[in-house]
Amino acid sequence: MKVIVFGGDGFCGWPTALGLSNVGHEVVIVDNLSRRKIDIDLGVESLTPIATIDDRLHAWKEITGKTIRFFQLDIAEEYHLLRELMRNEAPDAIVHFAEQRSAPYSMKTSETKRYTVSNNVNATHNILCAIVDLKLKTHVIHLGTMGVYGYGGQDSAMIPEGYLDVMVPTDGDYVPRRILHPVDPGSVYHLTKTLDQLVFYYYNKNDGVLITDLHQGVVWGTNTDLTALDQRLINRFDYDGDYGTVLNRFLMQAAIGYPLSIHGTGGQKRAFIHIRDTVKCIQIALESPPDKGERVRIFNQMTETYRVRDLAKRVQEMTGAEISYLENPRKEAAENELVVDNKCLLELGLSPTYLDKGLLEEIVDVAKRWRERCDVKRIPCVSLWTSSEGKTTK
Ligand code: NAD
Ligand code: USQ
Repeated sequence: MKVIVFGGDGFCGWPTALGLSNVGHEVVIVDNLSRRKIDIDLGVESLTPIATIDDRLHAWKEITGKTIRFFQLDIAEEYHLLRELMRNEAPDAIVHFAEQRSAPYSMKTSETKRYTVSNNVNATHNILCAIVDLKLKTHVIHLGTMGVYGYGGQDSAMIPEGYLDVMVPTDGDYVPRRILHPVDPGSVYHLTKTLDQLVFYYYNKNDGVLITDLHQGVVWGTNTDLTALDQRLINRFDYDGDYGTVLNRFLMQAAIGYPLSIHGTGGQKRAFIHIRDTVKCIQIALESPPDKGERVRIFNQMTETYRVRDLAKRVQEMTGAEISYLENPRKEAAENELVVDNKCLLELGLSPTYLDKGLLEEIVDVAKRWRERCDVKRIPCVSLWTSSEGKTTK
């Protein structure tokens, strides 16, 4: 199939582009390189030394003989160029990663809030608008987030894959309805993903666009077998207080002897998935598209749930790292339960990389190997959810 990977220079997009190219799909990457620019603005670099996009693509060609084409384009701002590209390429499918994806970055200032909303919502809407305008049959695969649901609350009710069956009181009786699961965003970034959901709902209902929305958990790990083939293909590893996600931060902190930074009590339970499984899930979604006329297909793309403090203890057992309990800079429940239905991708063939298998490899091959590149000043999370967060709660 011909596939455009929007955001294909990013943490999830790059290994996905290689994975799809490797199995024979024709891959085109579109990215405005805004993520690299944000690193420069924040004065931080990926722990791993990532090559330029040109060097990455040359290396891929040299090693495998396969070509991935690249277009530098802002899909939120440059609609007419996006439309032209979609018209020329007429892809069978697109994979949409091209959004600002950090919750802390989205909460930093009014400027980063506004950028996140306009970038993410316009990027998503522009893709759908172009598909309808050009009468394309393109399957849209989007990376959403588990955070659209909130995180399960205090009971163990299972979070379904996108839709909830409810009974609506009517004339003294009840009628069944299947509705989108109510949303409960916990940051401006997560808010944009809930808005994306409505955009998808509308374009699917009105124009019959085929859409798979993958509600993904926190991604951990760095490399896949393909990004490990050559140093020029290495994937990014974010560890800073804005873009570093919790488990990768703990692994890097353990590698440099920095106390593991638990926010609050660490009772927050979250869903996780290894980067290798991200790539596999997208291939599965691509190769088994929804049927014509099917409503937006939503899969929960996660494989395990853990409490933050249990992750820290796990890393501590393996490395002897110290743990520190910090005041939480975020506004989030101190403790929550999280039970997630994820059978759709498992039934379609996903065979997960669980924490037990991948953790040690990640500490040795990545965090310890590149620890000299860490700038300790960039580790603290300094983005506050409200002006009172980080000063009062524990
Ligand atoms: P990333 O920031 O590393 O990659 C996103 C890429 O999109 C970057 O290369 C960036 O330059 C590009 N981009 C952003 N806006 C663009 C625009 N307007 N035009 C063109 N390119 C643009 O993020 P990631 O970690 O790879 O995440 C990819 C997607 O997966 C995001 O939508 C994110 O919300 C979702 N997701 C990520 C995680 C995670 O843990 N990393 C978990 C769940 C969901
Ligand atoms: N946390 C710590 N210590 C840290 C960093 C984070 O305790 O040093 C805690 C946070 O307070 C939060 C949890 O760990 O309770 C997860 O934080 P995170 O930064 O790992 O993940 P999050 O902000 O939720 O965002 C990440 C990705 C985002 C994706 C989301 C999936 O950046 O793109 O959508 O994971 S999910 O969390 O399932 O919504």
